[in-house]
Amino acid sequence: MLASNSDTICAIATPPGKGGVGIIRISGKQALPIARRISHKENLTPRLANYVTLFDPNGDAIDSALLIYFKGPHSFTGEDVVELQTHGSPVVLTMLLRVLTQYGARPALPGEYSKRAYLNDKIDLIQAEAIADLINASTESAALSAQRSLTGSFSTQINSFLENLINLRVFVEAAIDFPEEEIDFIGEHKVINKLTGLIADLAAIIQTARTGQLLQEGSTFALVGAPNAGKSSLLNCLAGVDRAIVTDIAGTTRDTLDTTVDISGMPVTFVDTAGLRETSDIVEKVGIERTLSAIEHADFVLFIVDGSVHSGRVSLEQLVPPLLADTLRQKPILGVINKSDKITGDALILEGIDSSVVISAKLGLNVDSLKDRICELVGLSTSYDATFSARERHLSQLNFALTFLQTGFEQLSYSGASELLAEDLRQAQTAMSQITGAFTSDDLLGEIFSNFCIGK
Ligand SMILES: Nc1nc2c(ncn2[C@@H]2O[C@H](COP(=O)(O)OP(=O)(O)OP(=O)(O)O)[C@@H](O)[C@H]2O)c(=O)[nH]1
Ligand SMILES: [Mg+2]
Repeated sequence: MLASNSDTICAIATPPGKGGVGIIRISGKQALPIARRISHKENLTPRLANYVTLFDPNGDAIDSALLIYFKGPHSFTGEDVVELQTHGSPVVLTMLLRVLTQYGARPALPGEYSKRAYLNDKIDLIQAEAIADLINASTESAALSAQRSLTGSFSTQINSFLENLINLRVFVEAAIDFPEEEIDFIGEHKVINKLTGLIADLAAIIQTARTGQLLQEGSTFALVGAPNAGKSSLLNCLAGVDRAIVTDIAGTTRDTLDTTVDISGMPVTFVDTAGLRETSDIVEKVGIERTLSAIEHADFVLFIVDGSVHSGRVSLEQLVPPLLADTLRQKPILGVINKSDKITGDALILEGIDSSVVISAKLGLNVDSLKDRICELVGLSTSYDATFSARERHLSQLNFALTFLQTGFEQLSYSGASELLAEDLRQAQTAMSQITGAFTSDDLLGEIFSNFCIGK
């Protein structure tokens, strides 16, 4: 694989602001000469914490520091890396960075260390992405799943799947190219069985990856309903603090307000909105426009109804203006029948909404069931100990690959078209290889010649 840019990069690795320690990293060919120059120390033993003083070009001391030299390729980027651990003063760090650039390093671009690690084959694309996911994780489960991706759980699954896929390709391509060798597998159902196994394996990977993506990226629910239904009360109940204003005046909430809650390890953002009703009040009208926009941007809707004033079968149109009901139906909806503590009449059935849960937002009754339903609706599996973090990019490649395998299966079982199957398998391999970034078109050729004794 191509080596990364040959220039030497430097950056502050610790967050902005004051801290006990501040870390600067330097990576590239000039890392060691620059480290010698700034520390006035020639002999820097790799992987040893060297206690040094760092100097500016005039010979004035800037700070004392621990200097650790990682000799490439045994470093994060695969290049020579030097880490300077100084006092965590933003002024000191900025001065040092300036001196490093005077000595020939340039400020690193975002993600450039990980990019170099990838280009130098230290990590694959999944692992590079997992580093960012680990840093950005907003729940413990998200952090643990990113850690599993970083240590290779996801890559291992993709690679072992690819190995099986390539084995099948070798078989199919050989049967096409060398018919005289009588590799008549199609009649033996061998290929069909292998293909069915691959499809099942891929479906399982997709399921795990989907959970991983949910843990990482979370999902957004708009809290929607008529004024006074209890939307803001529910937001406060879920958040565990009084974020939104609650009063018994219909039309209290005007602007949208959101909060993110950890639900079974998944970050879920709830957006409180203005109650939907016909109104002539200008401020409330703007609020309702914002509600519509919140619905459009949300993944799901929690439709909240005051169960103490409605009973029997009720349609969305009876609860909110009909035009707004149409907008609502564009999203998957979970019904929330609120104020269970005040319900005396018949049970309320929300027409056209598949699933509802009865709660009291004010008293916090049955809110755990609501959370379970939220997980169900989102598709978060209840056990995800072995989940790795995944992204939309991975899921779309996995789904492409699945579609190719399914099409190939149909080509073969309905029309015996092994040439078409071969092409679908090739496309599936390309899609999968793009996940780890490992695709090279020479892969397959190498496999064919190493697995088959053509001259026989
Ligand atoms: N008894 C009872 N009252 C509730 C419950 N949930 C909310 N309320 C009351 O219902 C009234 C309206 O609650 P809000 O949470 O402000 O309702 P909303 O849907 O946000 O209303 P708007 O912002 O006007 O659209 C308040 O007086 C709440 O205390 C509940 O579970 N039980
Ligand atoms: Mg409100």
